[in-house]
Amino acid sequence: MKKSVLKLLLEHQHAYISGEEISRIIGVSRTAVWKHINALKKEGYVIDSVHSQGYRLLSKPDIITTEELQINLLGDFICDIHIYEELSSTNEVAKKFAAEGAPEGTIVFADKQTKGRGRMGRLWDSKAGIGIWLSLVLRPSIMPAQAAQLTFVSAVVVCQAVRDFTGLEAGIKWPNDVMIKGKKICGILTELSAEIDRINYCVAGIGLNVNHQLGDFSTDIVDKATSLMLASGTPYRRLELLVSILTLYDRIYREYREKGFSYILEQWKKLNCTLGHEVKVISQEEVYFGTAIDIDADGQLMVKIPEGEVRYVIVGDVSIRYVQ
Ligand code: BTX
Repeated sequence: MKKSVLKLLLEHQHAYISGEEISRIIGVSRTAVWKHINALKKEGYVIDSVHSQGYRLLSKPDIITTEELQINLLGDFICDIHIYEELSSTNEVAKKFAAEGAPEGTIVFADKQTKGRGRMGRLWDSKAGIGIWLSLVLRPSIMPAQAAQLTFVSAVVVCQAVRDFTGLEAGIKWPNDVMIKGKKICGILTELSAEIDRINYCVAGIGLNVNHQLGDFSTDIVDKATSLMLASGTPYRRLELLVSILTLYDRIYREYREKGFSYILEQWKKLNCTLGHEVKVISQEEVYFGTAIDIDADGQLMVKIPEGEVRYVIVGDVSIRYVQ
């Protein structure tokens, strides 16, 4: 019911709508309308009420609510929405839902994460109210060995959505970091549960820094991290950005299923900021330098070392650094 009241207010943002009209359209009493208006005000919606004219929405808070997401999302890809003020990790909770049978297109969003997870046991800094901390349940018909392809899917989606939404020149650093001017704006963590020959489910975790100021980053990452607001000088509403990301996820994931991984690699190459750069490859066994020349059909990074040999870097426990 609150969603219906909000929907009407959103549709009538330029004029007042009377309590009587709202109660008639959605079929509840005027007292119920008044209660829902008050609940929305408590969530941070600024609603003007004028005697004899009714209600008018003046501004919306930068919060993500199920109601507004449902109003703004088209299509049926996102089928189940779980939004929390605080979680340890959205990936943890999404994996729990997936293990209990949650369908593809289930999303978990948290305003704040207390133990946001990065790759290889690292932490992802996820302060309250300034980022998109999101996990999406996927159930692709691919072999477990191909699961890394989903990391490329997520990177392409976020990079393209950031470009479209902000006009900023975001690029992908192989395989999964979205960067702006050499600084990390987004990290992606794909986790899966699988048998030998089939995937039970995957969780695509996306952490995107939106409205951070410099002081929001801890000292160990302040030099290598940035946010959309720091990069452009403008704050962004997270709801609209989240809607753009989810809408694009629907389209690009569909293309991936229809056309295969080669389609994603094509998009990835258009958006990457890695190929052509001198890189330092760091694995558990060795560290070496070379030039990132291409990625192969499996998404492995091809690095040409000074002696001329081309080495293939597999997505996994490997980091690359740009060499200035
Ligand atoms: P990663 O291992 O590639 O990156 C983690 C590293 O990035 C950290 O060790 C730190 O140096 C740096 N870092 C930490 N926080 C930030 C930040 N906010 N901005 C820029 N750099 C940072 C990348 O792992 C995968 C991150 C996925 C995060 C999402 S959030 C939603 C979902 N839930 C969850 O627990 N994880 C994912």
